[in-house]
Amino acid sequence: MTNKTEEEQVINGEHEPREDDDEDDEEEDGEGVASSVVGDATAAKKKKKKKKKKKKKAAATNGSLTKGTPSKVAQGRMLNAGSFTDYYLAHGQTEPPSIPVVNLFSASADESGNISSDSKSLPPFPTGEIQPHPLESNSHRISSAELRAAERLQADLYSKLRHASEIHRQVRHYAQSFIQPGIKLIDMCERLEECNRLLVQENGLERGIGFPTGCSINHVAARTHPTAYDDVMKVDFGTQIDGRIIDCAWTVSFNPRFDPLLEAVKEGTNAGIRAAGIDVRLCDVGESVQEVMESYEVELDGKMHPVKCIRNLNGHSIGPYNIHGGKSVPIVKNDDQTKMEEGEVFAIETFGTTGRGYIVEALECSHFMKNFECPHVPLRIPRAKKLLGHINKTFGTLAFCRRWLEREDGGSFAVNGNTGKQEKYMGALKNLCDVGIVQPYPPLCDVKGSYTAQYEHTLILRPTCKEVLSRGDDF
Ligand code: HZT
Ligand code: MN
Ligand code: MN
Repeated sequence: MTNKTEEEQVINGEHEPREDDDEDDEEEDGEGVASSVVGDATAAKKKKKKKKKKKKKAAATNGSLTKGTPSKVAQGRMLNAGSFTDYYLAHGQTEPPSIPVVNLFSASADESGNISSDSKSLPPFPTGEIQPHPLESNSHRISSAELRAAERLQADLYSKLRHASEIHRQVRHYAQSFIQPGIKLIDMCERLEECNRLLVQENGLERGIGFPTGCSINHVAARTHPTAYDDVMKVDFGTQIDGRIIDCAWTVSFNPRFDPLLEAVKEGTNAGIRAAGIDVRLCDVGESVQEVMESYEVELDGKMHPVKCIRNLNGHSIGPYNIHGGKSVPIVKNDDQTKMEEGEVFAIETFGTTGRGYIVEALECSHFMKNFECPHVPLRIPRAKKLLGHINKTFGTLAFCRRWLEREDGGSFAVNGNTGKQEKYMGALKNLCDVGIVQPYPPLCDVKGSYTAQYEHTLILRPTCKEVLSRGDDF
C-alpha cells in the first residue's frame, strides 16, 4: 500500500496514471493499489469460462424490477427545463434552494409515537423507498408487530438519516439544474457544497457536509477534484446529521453514446440494493451486481465494449462519524461469507467501466481522513500539532480535502468563524499521514482512455424492511 502525501507523489512522478497497465500485468500490481479496497478474490476464478449471456444495450430504468425494456429516459441529463421548480414547490423550497430542510419537515414521532408539539404543522422527513428483506427466512419481518415496535425505539435515528437524505435530494436536484457542458468543475463543487451547507444548517461536527464532493472524470473512478471538463463525470457527495452520513452518487454525461454504460451501472446498483438484506452474504450481493451490470455493452467509435464491474471497488457499511464502518460490499462474485446484519447502514455503490475493470491509486491526493481507530502518537512538530487540533475540532473523523483547509473558515464557519484558514500546512499533513493519524485517499483510476460510471445509495436494514434512504425520483 502506498501511503504518500501528494508532495511525494509528485516527486515520484506518481501523479500521472500509469499507461502501461494492461490485462496481463494487473494481478501483480500490488503497489499503488488502494488500501481501502477488498483483495481480488476473483482472480483465480476469473479464467473460468464466461457464462454466455445475452448482452443488452439498454434496459428498464428507475429501479424497475423488469428488465429488458429499452429505456427512453436519457441517462445523466436528468432534468428538463423547469422540472426542478415543481420539485421545490412540492416541498415548499425556494428556487434556487435557500430554506434549511429542517424548516420544511419535522422529526416525526418519538418512541412513544408522539409528534413533538413545536413541529405539528410540518410533515415528517420523507421515508426512503421501502423494500422487503430478500431471504425466505426473513419474509415474516415485514408484517411483524413485534419488530415494528422495535423500530419505534429507533425513530430518532431514522429521522436523522431521512433528514440528511432529503437534504441530499434537494442539493442534487439543484446540482442537476446547473450542471451543463462547459461548467467549471471547481465552481460546480463549490455551488453544490454551498447549497449543502445552507440546507443542512452547517454546525461543525453536529451537522454538515459528509465528505468532500467527488467529481471524477472518465477513467478516474473516484475522489478527484475538478480540473478539467470531459465526458463522463461521477458526482459523489454526502450530508451528515449528528454523524449519520448519507453517501450517494450519480453519473453525468451529455453525450448519449454513454447511456448504456450509465444504465448498466445504475441497474447494477439497483440489483445490489435489491439483493441486500438481513442475513444476506456479502458475496451474494456482489454476484447480483455483476450479473446485471455485465449483461450490458456500449458502442464507442464503432467498437463494442463489454461493461465490466471495477472489481476492486466496493460499497461499505457506515457507522456514526465513520464513512467506512468496517464491512465492504463487493461488486463482483467472490467468497466473502460475511453477512449483513439488522440495524446496519450500507452505502451500496457500484462502478462500471469500459477499461480493464481494476483501479489503481494515481494522481495528486486531495481527500484525507483521520483513521477512525487513531493511534495516539505524541507530536513534537508544532505545525503538525496545530493542524491536528484544527482537524479534530473541524472534521473529527469525517473526511476533508485540501480545498476546505484553504477556505477562510478552514472547513466550518460554525467552528472557526472566518479565521480557520490553514497556511503552509503541507509538511504537517504529510507528517500526520506518516505517523498514521491521517490517511490519504488518492484518486482511483482505471486505464487512460477508458470511461467509468458510478451510482450509489445509502440504505438501512430495519428490523421489518430495508429502507433505501437516499432514493429520489431522479435515480
Ligand atoms: C473515504 C474517504 C473519503 C469511503 C468510499 C466512498 C466516496 O473508497 C469500501 C471501503 C470519502 C469516502 C471514503 F474522503 N470510501 N464512498 N463515497 N468514497 S472508500 C471505501 O475509502 S469503499 C472504503
Ligand atoms: Mn460516495
Ligand atoms: Mn461510498
